[in-house]
Amino acid sequence: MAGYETWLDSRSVVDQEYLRTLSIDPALISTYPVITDTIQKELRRSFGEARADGRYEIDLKLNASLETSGAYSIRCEADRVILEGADGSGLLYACFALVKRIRLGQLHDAYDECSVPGTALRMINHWDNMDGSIERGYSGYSFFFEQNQLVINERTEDYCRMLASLGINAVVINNVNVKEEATWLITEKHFPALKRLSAVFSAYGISLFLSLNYAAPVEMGELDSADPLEAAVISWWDARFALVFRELPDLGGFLVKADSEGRPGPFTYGRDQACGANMLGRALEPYGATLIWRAFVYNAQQDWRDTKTDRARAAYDYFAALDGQFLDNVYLQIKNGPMDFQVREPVSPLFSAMTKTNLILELQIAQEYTGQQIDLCYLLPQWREILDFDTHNPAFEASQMKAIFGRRNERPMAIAAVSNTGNDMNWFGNDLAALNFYAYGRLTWDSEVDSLEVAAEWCQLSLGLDAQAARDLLDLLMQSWHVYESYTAPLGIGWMVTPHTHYGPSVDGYEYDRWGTYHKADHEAIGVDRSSQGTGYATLYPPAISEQFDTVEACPDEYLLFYHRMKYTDRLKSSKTVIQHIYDSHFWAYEQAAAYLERWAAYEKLLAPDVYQRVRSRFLRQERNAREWCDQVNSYFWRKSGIADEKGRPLY
Ligand code: GCV
Repeated sequence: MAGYETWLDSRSVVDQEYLRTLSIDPALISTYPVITDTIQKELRRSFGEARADGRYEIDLKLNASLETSGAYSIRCEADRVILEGADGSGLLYACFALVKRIRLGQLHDAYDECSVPGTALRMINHWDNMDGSIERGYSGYSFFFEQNQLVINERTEDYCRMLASLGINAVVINNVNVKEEATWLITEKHFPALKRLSAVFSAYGISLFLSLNYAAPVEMGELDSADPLEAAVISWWDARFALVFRELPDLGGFLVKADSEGRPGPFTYGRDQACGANMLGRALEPYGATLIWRAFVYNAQQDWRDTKTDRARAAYDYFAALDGQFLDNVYLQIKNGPMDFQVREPVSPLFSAMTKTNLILELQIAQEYTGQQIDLCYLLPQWREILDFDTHNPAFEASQMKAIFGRRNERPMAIAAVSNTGNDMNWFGNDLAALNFYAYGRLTWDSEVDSLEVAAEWCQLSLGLDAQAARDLLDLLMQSWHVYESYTAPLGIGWMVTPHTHYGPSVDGYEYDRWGTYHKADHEAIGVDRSSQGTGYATLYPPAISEQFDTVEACPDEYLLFYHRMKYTDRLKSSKTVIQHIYDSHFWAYEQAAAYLERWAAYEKLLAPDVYQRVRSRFLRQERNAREWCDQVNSYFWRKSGIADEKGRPLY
């Protein structure tokens, strides 16, 4: 089936380009025997067995002067290709890169490339449950779990290939909401399977991580407390990790969601977040393992009548004062925005505030709030804006997100993202959603990658469309985030989405609920005042940033309703009124989405029929979804405001 091989479809290489000789540095074989096997397998896959009439002579060498783990170089002297790597992973990445360069037609006689990953830890988080379901999964069921057991099969290895081809080197396999059987992943019954999985991962230079239940000692029935300062709790974790690492010495560490959305945590015992994280971090120190603690902590029990509490402040209020208290093997994992993966959010102020803490930027590839792999939404343009943001964090000479998370700094910094994969044959449900996974991998390696370049490269590798053939598709992809944003929640307000499922419109769906997600629209105005006159959220940033958002005059339109409460008749920078902007953007975006289907039809003859049809069926659904969004949002605000559309388009 077309789609399964994703961007790794290397048949074209096998067809044309054989290998003449392969010579392997003996030091590579002795230091990285398992990865060397993988490398050989991979080269064979693309170039076939070496043969006398083959073209390429490939030399694989370790080169310590490349220094950074994963770094590699490719050098061509006519048909002799010299691949060098800092280590086994570096050489594996070099092989994937070589095949990619050939397939993109970029390899030439004097080709010379040296590539160094921007961050040491390049991570994927799965929200897979052990019963096989996936929280916020839109492409089938889990390929890691089924009926409370681990699944390890050919697909596991194929997935590792995908990851390694992008340089991803760490994977959390289970959901951060650790419940039921998943709590027991740290016990003997799952060790044999985890051991096998870890071995498959290691062969591709990938570290296995697990999500951990903070209250495991209690939920496993062994203690009646999980208080991080209690001696019995501390020794329980010490003993548990001793067992875990005896069986799984390569385990990278654990990810913890605590005190959030009903998950247990240190707050239950009156302790702060650093206290909880460090208790686990300390217990992991002897094994050189890492503890990743999520900053997504908020009380999901807000009374909607309470106007003082602002969920956007929560992570900052809980964590900023703890900067400097976290142990060296602890990372704080922060979602890109202060709320929760909305189509547009400001960059979290914690990235400006944490000067002495190891940080992980958490992105979401799964399109929970961005169309659920039904609606087209190419996410690299969104991530670009996040990475291009200047945090003004005083600890960094270069303080843009792309520098903090893309150039090696004194502190280890990393990037993680929630996966959009599943056991659908094409991994991503919508074949075009594969681009987001690919783009994420490219971004973790190089935080400056260009959205159009990545999309063009992916179209060629995955769909076999060169830049000319892909032109209109690239145009669709490049505008898709803007279109999606424009027919959903306007001007940075977010959240007008169907509760729980998070697909489709429901303007008041989260308005009178406990999640802290309010737009507060009445007949005159809409938005939350988060300026210094309101909840003060805007003041949590260094002055150079807060000045850009604190006043209506300075605030860019796309964030206006996130920061300010505006009358419908107020004018935007674009000189339109707020209400007219709402009407215009929704009508415009619906028209764009409705035209996708016809534009896609031009690709029917160029693509495998199943790929074409799968995407087509999603564009059909997207058109209906966009129509609902457009008509519901516009009619809602017309009814609230009583102000007609200047252009007299239908409102209901
Ligand atoms: C895994 C949002 C999602 C939840 C998710 C949570 C998180 O609230 O809707 O499904 O839970 O974020 O990131 O922990």
